[in-house]
Amino acid sequence: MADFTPRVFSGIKPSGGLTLGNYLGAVKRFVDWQDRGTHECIYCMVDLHAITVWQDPADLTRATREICAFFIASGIDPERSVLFNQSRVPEHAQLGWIFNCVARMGWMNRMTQWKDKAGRNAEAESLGLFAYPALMAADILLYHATHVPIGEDQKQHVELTRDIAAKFNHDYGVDFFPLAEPVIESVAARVMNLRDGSRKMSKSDTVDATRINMTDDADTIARKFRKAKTDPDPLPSEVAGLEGRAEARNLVNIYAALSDVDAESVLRDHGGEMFGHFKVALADLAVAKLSPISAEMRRLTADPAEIDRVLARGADRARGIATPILERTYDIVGLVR
Ligand code: AQP
Repeated sequence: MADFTPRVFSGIKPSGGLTLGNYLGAVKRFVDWQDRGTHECIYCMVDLHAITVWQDPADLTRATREICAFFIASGIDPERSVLFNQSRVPEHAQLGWIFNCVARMGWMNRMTQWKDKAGRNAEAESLGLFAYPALMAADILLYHATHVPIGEDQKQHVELTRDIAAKFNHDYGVDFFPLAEPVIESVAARVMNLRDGSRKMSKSDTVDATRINMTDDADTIARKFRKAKTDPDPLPSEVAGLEGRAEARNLVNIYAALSDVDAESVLRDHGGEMFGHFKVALADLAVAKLSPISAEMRRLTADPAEIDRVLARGADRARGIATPILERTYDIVGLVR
């Protein structure tokens, strides 16, 4: 395998308000990668993915700017990391088409997110939703990214990205695309729905009480945690005691991720407490960590022109990496340019 520059790529879909899951499972980790300084970091608002399901145009624009503000407010520095929206770099769609011709229908049919989202109504879904993982492979491979920090739900898509890279390299007899590594770290790799511990917290869930939004105020955060589903038993003192208690495990994991410790350490401090008590501590912690971020998001979104300038600069830098990789791909495939 050729030597590739250590490079991180990841993205967030502007498909609604942002959740605590997006923060703990994704952006908080993105900041860690940036601050570690070992990899070049590229972070993207994947707006072409968002439109695989219907988006009101004004909401899409607003959500894209809001995510940019969220990245910056959480600690992403647009000078140190490359920050941009996908549609501004047309090479994503161009490489996405080539990968549509590499990926196999059978591979796509096996994607659990496709099965979950399309459900029994697959006939009525967009072709884009089905092909989504091939475009995601293009997002990653357009930068020859070596590492992809993601939440647990995206692992299968990064594995498919590796399959696409391997098939492309094999079919054309080259060693051109890296096999990118999915990186799933932290106790919050899967933040669950506050009302049903078997489903993930999701920004497009129709019931707002199931999630903490990054824009929720202190009272709303406290109310949602207070009403979060739990069981009548006290917190155990050891992680083994969370077995079969999905909702309890979720709240402990959220507490651990927000305070940068592991679940064992949370249970050492809070084991034996009733949930009424623990939920108050959790709400206080969440408000202390999230309020500065949401205040900064409000300040940044008040100046959309400045956000658009940040995105335009980021897109120029992204194209500086993407264009030669796409040109080389065209040459390998035999497309005359
Ligand atoms: N609940 C979660 N726990 C941990 N990580 C999560 N991520 C999303 N939800 C959780 C991670 O956030 C990154 C960006 O995700 P996305 O917005 O591009 O898409 P998604 O995973 O489909 O998120 P949603 O909230 O469920 O969006 P909708 O409802 O529109 O489909 C990814 O790294 C993801 O793993």
